[in-house]
Amino acid sequence: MTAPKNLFVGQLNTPDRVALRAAFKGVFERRFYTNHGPLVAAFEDRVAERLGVAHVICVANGTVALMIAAKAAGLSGEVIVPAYTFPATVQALVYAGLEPALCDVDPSTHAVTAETVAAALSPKTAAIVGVHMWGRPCDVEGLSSLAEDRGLHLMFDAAHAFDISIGGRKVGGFGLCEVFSFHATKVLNCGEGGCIATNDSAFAAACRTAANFHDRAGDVETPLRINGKMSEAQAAMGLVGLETLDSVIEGNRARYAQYRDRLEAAPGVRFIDHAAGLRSNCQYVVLEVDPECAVDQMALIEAMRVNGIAARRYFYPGMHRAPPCDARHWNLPITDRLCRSVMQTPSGETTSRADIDRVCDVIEATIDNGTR
Ligand code: T4K
Repeated sequence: MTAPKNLFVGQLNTPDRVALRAAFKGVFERRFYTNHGPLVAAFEDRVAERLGVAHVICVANGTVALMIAAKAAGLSGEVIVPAYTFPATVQALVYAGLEPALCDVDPSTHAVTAETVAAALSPKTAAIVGVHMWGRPCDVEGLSSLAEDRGLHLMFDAAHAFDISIGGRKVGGFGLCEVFSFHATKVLNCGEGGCIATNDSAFAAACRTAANFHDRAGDVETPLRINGKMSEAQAAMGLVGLETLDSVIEGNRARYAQYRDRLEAAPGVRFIDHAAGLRSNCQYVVLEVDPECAVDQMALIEAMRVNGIAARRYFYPGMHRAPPCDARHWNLPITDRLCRSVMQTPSGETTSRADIDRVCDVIEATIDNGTR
C-alpha cells in the first residue's frame, strides 16, 4: 500500500508550465536578467491595473517591500502594529529604525481595528500598520478615520490580501500604501517577490529610489537605499500566475467551503469566517480551537503530523513574546489566546477534496478520542 501524500500549509500553486517556459525563453534570449527589465515593468503594469492603483513598485520580497515603504515614508518614532502577525511585519519596521508599539487584535477577525490601535496610541506615534489577516480585509474604514484625526501615516501589510476587495473596492489603494507578498505560498506566486502599491506619486518615486542602491535617472531624495530589485525570473512567474489567478481563488473558496461544511458540527473547533459579504481570496484556511474543545491546539497538530499533514500554529509565540519586542511587557490577551488556539490547515491547488476529507477525518477522530 502506498503511503498517503504529505500535505503542506500554504498555497503552492504552480503557474502554467508551457507559458512559463515561453516567458523564460525570452529572458534567456534577451540576456537581461534583472535591474528593471521588461518583464518587471510589464508585471508592475498588470498588477497596478488589477488592483486599480496608480503605482506599483515590485521588489525582491514582501519583507523588503515593508522596509522600503517605511523608509521612503520618512517615518521616525513609534509605529503601531499588531503583535499577532507574521514576524516580517514587525522585523521590517525594526530594520527601518522604527520602534514597534504592539497592539491587540479583534478576536473574531484576528486583525487590528480602530479600537485595538487606539489603545496603543502615544505622543510618539508616527504611523499605523494595519494587517489584512488571512486574506480578508482589516478595519480599513476605522483605521483611516483614526489616522486622519490624529495626523498619522497609515500603511497596510497586505501580504495575504492580493485581489481581495471591500465594498467593491480592491485592497491596494488604501492608506499611504499597501504591501503585498508574492512568496511561493501565496495566491500569486513569484517564488519570492513583493510589491508596494500606492496612489501617491511622490511616495512611489521615493520607494523606487530606496529600492535601488545607486543612481538612476529620476531618483528622488530618500533617507536610505538598499538592493530590493525584483528579477526577470520572478516577474515571469508572476505574469504567468496572473493568468490563472481567478481559478486559483475560486478553488480556494471551494476548499474553504468544504472544510467549513465538513467540520461545522465538530465540537470546540471553528473556521475563521471568510463569507460575511467580503471578497476574500481564502489565502489561508485557519482553524480555531476553543478552550472547551476536548483537545488543544498542539494535540491536534501532533495528530496531524503523525498522519503526514503539516498543519501548524500560526503565529507563535506572538511578536510581543519574541525578540526584540519581548524586552518590554505587553498586555495583549487576545493575541495570547490566538497564539494558543489558531492553526493553519492545508489549502491551495495541491490539496484535493479527498485530502480535505483526510484532514477533517483526523480532526474529528482526535476530538472524539479526547472526548472519550
Ligand atoms: N507580512 C505577513 C503578514 C506575512 O504573512 C508575510 C509572509 C510577510 C509579511 C513577508 O512576506 P515575504 O517576505 O515572505 O514575501 C511562510 C512564507 O514564507 C511567508 O511568505 C508567509 N508570510 C508566511 C505566513 O508563511 P514560513 O517560514 O512559515 O514558510 P515555510 O518555508 O515553513 O513554508 C510553509 C509551508 O509550505 C511548509 O509546510 C513547507 C511548504 N513549502 C514552502 C515553500 C517555500 C513548500 O512545500 N514549497 C515551498 O517552496 O513562512
